Amino acid sequence: MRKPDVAAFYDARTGSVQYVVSDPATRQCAIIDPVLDFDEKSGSIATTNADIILEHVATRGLTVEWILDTHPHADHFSAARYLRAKTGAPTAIGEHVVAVQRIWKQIYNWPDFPCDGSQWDRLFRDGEAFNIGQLEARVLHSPGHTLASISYIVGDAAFIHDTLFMPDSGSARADFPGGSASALWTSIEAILRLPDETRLFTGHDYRPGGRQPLWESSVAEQKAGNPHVAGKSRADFVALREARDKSLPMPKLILHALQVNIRGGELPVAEDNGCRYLKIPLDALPGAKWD
Ligand SMILES: N[C@@H](CCC(=O)N[C@@H](CS)C(=O)NCC(=O)O)C(=O)O
Ligand SMILES: [Fe+2]
Repeated sequence: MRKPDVAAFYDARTGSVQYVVSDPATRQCAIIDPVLDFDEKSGSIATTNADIILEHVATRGLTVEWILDTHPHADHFSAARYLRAKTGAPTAIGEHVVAVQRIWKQIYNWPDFPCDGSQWDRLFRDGEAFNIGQLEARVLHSPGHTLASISYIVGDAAFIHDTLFMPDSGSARADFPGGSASALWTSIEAILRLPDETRLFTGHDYRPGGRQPLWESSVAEQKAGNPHVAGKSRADFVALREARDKSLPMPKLILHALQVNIRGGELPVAEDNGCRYLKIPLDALPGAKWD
């Protein structure tokens, strides 16, 4: 099996991990889950993370073939549109993003919003294959954290985003609109059926105990050492996931981020004064825990 090169870029502000996965033979690559920086206190946008990725691509002589998101993120803006403008590479996400669009269209009260996924260049089906250079990439629908979540399997590497975190960090939450702990368990079971030595690259690391950020594990390590899966049944997992989710406040940027991310990372159109505005619904997430 061909081994892709994987470079990870950790965004300490959001605990997100962005990836460049490349084919050593052709130097073609895909960017996965790039972050567009946003400071909610000042309302300012920056492209620091995305520019670091572009710098990496340029210094390694890589060509960007794909800009991929694993799901519509709730904690940061996607830099997919910015990177598409910079590289000309197509953007893609899972086809079920249309169901996430339908949920959030109601929440933002956007009657004219097209829930058809036309905001991306390509929508991937479960099991669909595509190429990164001469490497074959395969899509695994991995719902639970969101309805639309997908994992990308590239050679011996799997980009599993917000399913399992590092073994000491358990799993992603499943309580966003459209989330399901039971669906997440099914998705985790499918990931754990990959070969034991599969390199698993997670979407977030929240550095428990203040340790250094980590993002790579293996199927064997997850099976042996992740307390959310080792020795657990579906019922155990659903019970522990739902109990933990009740204790978690919403991500601080969820209402900011979804309106950008269901548009494929496109920022709102500027008004006649040249300023872009976000729309924040009040009391749209009933029962959310407060900090
Ligand atoms: N404190 C973070 C939390 C972000 C968050 O909820 N992250 C999701 C992934 S998008 C998650 O699964 N978190 C699990 C956890 O915090 O235990 C924020 O406000 O952005
Ligand atoms: Fe997420």
